[in-house]
This record gives sequence, C-alpha cells and structure tokens, in this order.
Amino acid sequence: MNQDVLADLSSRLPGLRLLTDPGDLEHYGRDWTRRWAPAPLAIALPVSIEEVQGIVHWANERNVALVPSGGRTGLSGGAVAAQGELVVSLARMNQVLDFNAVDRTLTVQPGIALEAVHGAAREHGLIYPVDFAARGSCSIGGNIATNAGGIRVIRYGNTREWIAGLKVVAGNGELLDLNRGLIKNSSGYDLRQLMIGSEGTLGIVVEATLRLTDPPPASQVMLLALPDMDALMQVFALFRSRLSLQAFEFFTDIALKHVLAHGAQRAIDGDHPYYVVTEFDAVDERVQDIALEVFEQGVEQGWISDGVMAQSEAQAAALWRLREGITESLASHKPYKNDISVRIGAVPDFLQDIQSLLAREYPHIDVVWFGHIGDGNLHINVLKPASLSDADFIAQCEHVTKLLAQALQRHGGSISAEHGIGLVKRAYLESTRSAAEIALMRGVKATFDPNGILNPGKVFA
Ligand code: 2HG
Ligand code: ZN
Repeated sequence: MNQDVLADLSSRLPGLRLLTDPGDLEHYGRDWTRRWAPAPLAIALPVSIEEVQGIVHWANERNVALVPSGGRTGLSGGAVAAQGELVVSLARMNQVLDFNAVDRTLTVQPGIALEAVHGAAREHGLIYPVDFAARGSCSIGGNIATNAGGIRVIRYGNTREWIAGLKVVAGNGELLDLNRGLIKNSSGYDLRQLMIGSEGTLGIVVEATLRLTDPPPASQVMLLALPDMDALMQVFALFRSRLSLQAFEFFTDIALKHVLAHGAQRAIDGDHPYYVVTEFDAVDERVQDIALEVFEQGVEQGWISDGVMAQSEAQAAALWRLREGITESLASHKPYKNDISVRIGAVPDFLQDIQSLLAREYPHIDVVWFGHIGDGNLHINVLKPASLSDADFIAQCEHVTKLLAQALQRHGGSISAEHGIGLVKRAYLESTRSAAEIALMRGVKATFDPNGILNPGKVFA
C-alpha cells in the first residue's frame, strides 16, 4: 500500500529524492521531543519550489498528510511525523540566493542553518540578530515556522521582526510571494506575518528575505549571583536603567549543577540559588565604571551576592556557556518542558504564584528554572526521576501544566512563549487564546489548507 503511494509520487515527480530506510524514518520523523515514536510514510527531499509545489498538489489529490521539516530542533513536537505522514525536509534547499546591499537583505532558502545565515550576514559587515543555542542545527524555515525568539529578543525582538519577504507554498499548492522586501506596505492583510509562527500548518516556507542590521557596539558580559527570586526583576530594572542591554538571562543552582557536570567551568564560588548572565553595550571605559557602580548598588540593596565581569572574549563565551549549555545538559533526564511568558511587569507576581504551585506539585522532583527573564519568558524543565515510568511522569506533568495554564490565564500570559504549540501544548491552547480567537484560527487554517494536509494535529486537534 505504502509502496503504491510512493510509486505514484515518484511517477509524478521523477527527480524527487525519497528516503524510506528505517534509520532515515527515525531520524527525520522526530524533533528534540522524544515522546512520540517516529512513523513517517517516507522522507521527501525537494530541491526546488516547483518540487515542493508538486508534492503539495499531489498530497491534496491523494489525501496524504505532510510534515514540513527543518532542523527538527523544536521542543513542541511541531515536526514530529508519527502517523504515516510524508516528511517534506527542506534540508537540500539550503543556499544563500542573494544579498542586497541597498535594501540590506539576505535572501535564503529555508533549509539553511541559522549559523550559516549569521556567517553570510557577517561577510557583508552586517548581522542577522536572532540568536540561540541551537544555531548550528536549526534552520531558518523552522525559525520562521515558530517565530523563534532566543537570547537577544530584549534588544532585537523575535524572528518576525526580521522577515522582509516570504515565499510560501500554501496548503492548496499555490505559491505566495508575500511582502517582497517592502518596508512599508499597507495594502491589505499582512499574510507574511500570519505565516510566521504558523508551525507549518498553513504553508511551507520555500524562500525568505531577511533583514540585516549593523553589528552592535563592543559589549561586556557579566555573571551575577542572586540571593532569591525577588531580586531577579529588581536587578533587571536596575541594570536596564543605566545600561543598554543586549541580553538578560537567568538560571538556577540546579541548572548550574547540570551544566557544570556537562563540562562548563564554574565562574563564581559558593552556593547561590539564582544566577543572571547579562550582556550590554560597552563602548568605552565609562560604561565599565557604570556597570561596577550598578553592581555595587545591587550588592548594597541585597539583590546581588556576587558577580564576575568577563575579562576576555574567551571568558565571555565561558559565561554564556553556563546559560546556553543548559538544554543539552538536561537532555538525558528526559525533561518535561514548559515555555511560558507573561508581561515583564507581571513577572514578580506571577513568579510568586507559580513558585509555591511548583514546590507543592513537584515535592520530590527536580525542577529547573531558566530563561529569558528580561522578556518575561520562563523555561521550566521538570526532570524525570528514574523511579517513574515515562507515562506516569508525563501524566503528572500534564496535571501541573493545567494548573500552570490557569495561573497564566490569571496573569494574562501565554502557554508558549517561543517554542510553539505543536503537539505538546495543544491541550492548553484554550488557556491563553479565547474561543473567538481559536475559531478564527481554524477558519484561517481551512482557507489556506482546505484539505487539511499540512501538519495535521499540530496546534489544533
Ligand atoms: C533556551 O532558551 C531554549 O535555551 C530551550 O529555548 C529551552 O530547553 C528549554 O526548555
Ligand atoms: Zn528559550
């Protein structure tokens, strides 16, 4: 049966590369979540927009579900193919197509890695400023599909700020050329923005024109140790009032324990419950003095217990590793991940609320807190104890996530700040989106993908 379907696809698109080896099905059938057993029909590796269109037209006619696939570093199951879907990997469409010096844009294919985009921008003396730890493995198409955020959002915003144009094959097979690099365009609905963050449920990104910008001035990186969670936002307000921040990230002592066990270097002695890595513009010596002044002020107020300022690029990288290495250092513990956000102003009350909730609900389980606290975005990784089965552990975490979702509703937050809804957060979409909004979203889905072939089951059931 599967053979017949694939033979049909091959006769329709004779040049299309298809993979069906069990190892490939396993590799391309999952993302960084490990909850679902991969079971795709096959993997298609198109090399052109025409081939992508051909696949989508064929899938509509034959009623075959498609899972668009980038670097599969996602954490919400958005790229999982566990139901006999055809995975459409954009891995072979990974070239830089154009650089426009006047527009300051870079046009790329969707399968290019974020790190390669960074490199291409740098070759022209510019930067593409969205950045995060998975930069080497994730693809720009996947970044666009989730409106990826990362560690520089505080300065530069999310992916959506940097997409000047998008070519997309919609669920009905039509090729849309959206916004075409325009800075100003008030001619109707902005379908480009609708595509960004749609998790492969409305269309497949086949080309993107990225906005580039000037590199930031020289910067300074500091690691701070804090005595309690309340101090986090106090220190943030203090640093932001005097310094021009490029990043403000936090993590807890448990995160530090794991990242150190994974090879990172300790930078501050002693036991401290909370840490902050911050980076700020440091154009001249004066900024160093201001940073020290601000640091002293924080110490006097009792908000900062210790700190270190990087003395070299290597030391700055070592400090960043303490934050950026967390996800990898936790992977073997099969963490259950929450990726939540509230307005920056709501963070202190929200933290109070959920701190007691999590302490009560996970009394004997390690809960690792970290994330982009300067954006109001918190990552909570709950580590599976060896004594619990996968199923029991997930059931317990789902129960707590329901309570967390209620807290988010009370505080006006979001159940997914930057990782997307995918399969993992689907049951909680109603907690932070109204019934009216969801009904409109379903309508949008039906318009772009009338036969429901694009990433079915993701975002909505
Ligand atoms: C990060 O900020 C990523 O490091 C991953 O968004 C977060 O592993 C996580 O929960
Ligand atoms: Zn993050």
